[in-house]
Amino acid sequence: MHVVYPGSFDPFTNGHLDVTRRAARLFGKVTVAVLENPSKRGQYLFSAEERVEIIRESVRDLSNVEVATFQGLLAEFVKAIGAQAIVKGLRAVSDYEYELQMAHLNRQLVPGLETLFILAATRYSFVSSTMVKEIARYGGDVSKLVPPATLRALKAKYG
Ligand code: COD
Repeated sequence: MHVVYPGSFDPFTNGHLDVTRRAARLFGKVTVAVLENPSKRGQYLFSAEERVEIIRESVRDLSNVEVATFQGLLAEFVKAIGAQAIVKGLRAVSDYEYELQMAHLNRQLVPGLETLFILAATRYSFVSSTMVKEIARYGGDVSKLVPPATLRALKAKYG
């Protein structure tokens, strides 16, 4: 089965990498889909190209994982590339409410489109891109929270 793991990935964390690895073990093909939202360009720390580059480097050892960008509706993108399901990571109940709404709406947009959830690993369940950026901005150590490619990119941004 071909699945899509979508997100902002601004930036890609060890939590994202863990979900990608586990999805790659379960499914034949995984497309990590990076949201490129032109109207929110200024709100991202990393450009879509930078995020794709970081993810490609982080998943280099996973032969059935590819990385792509998408704009507009996720459900349309999944349909266009011929994938069968969306994979999401769940950290806490707070994620669940938002994800539940999106899963229902995506299935309404493309009937039959399933959303499958992978529970965050305990050790990464507290990791978020937002917190990683905040810690890095103030010079804190995020080396245990992100893959080496993200760490290098954060150091280049913040010095
Ligand atoms: N451990 C496990 N999973 C995690 C972790 C962690 N530490 N951190 C994040 N995750 C999961 C998230 O729950 C999410 O499933 C995924 O990883 C990506 O996370 P983020 O934060 O990078 O990405 P989001 O949540 O901002 O991505 C939102 C989408 C881009 C998927 C969404 O906005 C979208 O589909 N947009 C396109 C427009 C659209 O179709 N909208 C929906 C209409 S119904």
